[in-house]
Amino acid sequence: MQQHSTLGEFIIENQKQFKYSSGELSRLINSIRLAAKVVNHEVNKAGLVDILGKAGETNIQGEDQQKLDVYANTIFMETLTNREIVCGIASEEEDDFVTISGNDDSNENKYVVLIDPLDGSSNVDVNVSVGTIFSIYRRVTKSGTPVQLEDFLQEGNKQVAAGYIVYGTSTMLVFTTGHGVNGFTLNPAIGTFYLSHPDMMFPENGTIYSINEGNYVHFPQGVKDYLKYCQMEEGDRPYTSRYIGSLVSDFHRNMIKGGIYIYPTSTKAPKGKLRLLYECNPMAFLAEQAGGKASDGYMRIMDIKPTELHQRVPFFCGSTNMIDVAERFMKNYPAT
Ligand code: AHM
Ligand code: MG
Repeated sequence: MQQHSTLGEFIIENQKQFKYSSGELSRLINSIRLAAKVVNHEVNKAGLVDILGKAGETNIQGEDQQKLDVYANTIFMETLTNREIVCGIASEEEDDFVTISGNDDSNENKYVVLIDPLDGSSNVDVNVSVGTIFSIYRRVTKSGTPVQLEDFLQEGNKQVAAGYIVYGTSTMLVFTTGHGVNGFTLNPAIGTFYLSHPDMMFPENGTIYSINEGNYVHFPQGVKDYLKYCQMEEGDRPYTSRYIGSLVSDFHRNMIKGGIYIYPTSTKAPKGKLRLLYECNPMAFLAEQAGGKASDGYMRIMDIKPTELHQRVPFFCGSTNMIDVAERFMKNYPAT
């Protein structure tokens, strides 16, 4: 039987990937692994919420039951803060970034983390997979001083690492440090992540498109035209429509099977819905590392210069040839 590495072994065996750090990046990934296990345990109990106590109620230990997204945020923030591995964290759940100062108020740590602790959390109530998305940068301001907004407003192409955890039929941690994409599956019986999906790659072509088509009438004309193309009978078309409404799960499926995910602008959401820093950049980094592509319909996601923490952008991500075709349709209608 083939022996699979554990995530811990993988980190040790691939120290070159973690070259920027004196072990800092390894420790950071290890902390994310730990928080993921804690959150996974809670997400898996979600169906028992009526039995164990609802959000807002007090459970038997006298602790307040929290909504899962708030819970996940607390776990990731605390795990990263307590270990003093990073100098700052920005979370989709928080208005502003958090500065982490060490015991003596000086923090020599190099990295900042941006995180969406529980993306797609509206799916929890109906037992559909949700995910955590994270993005890691080196700070740009002087080490040892409090982090600044500019440490977080970096272009996606400056990411040092990014990844997601999908709490699905099995729980997986998928990440890149810029040396390809590797996926690790949690064995819940012993709480260990094993390398189950080495060198994940987007097929160049795919036959799945993922978009909330209910918003069709509100979409830009380029997207409408592309959707008509997807549905046309020709060659390998019509494509299959698959939309979970949980970015991590839709991305994960498309990376394995080949497909395109689109969350465009619309008259209802003129800037799109997804957040550049917490959702699009990390997914774009993973996509490119897996041989796929990510754009806003016109330009590379990772080249967008962020201007605010919670900035939204339209998002086209997936198999390279599919993104190329979608971009050709978009070009017929220049961005306004
Ligand atoms: P969230 O960060 O509030 O959870 O929103 C992000 C989610 C994505 O996971 C998903 O792809 C998208 O929103 C679904 O939005 P919609 O319901 O508008 O299709
Ligand atoms: Mg989100």
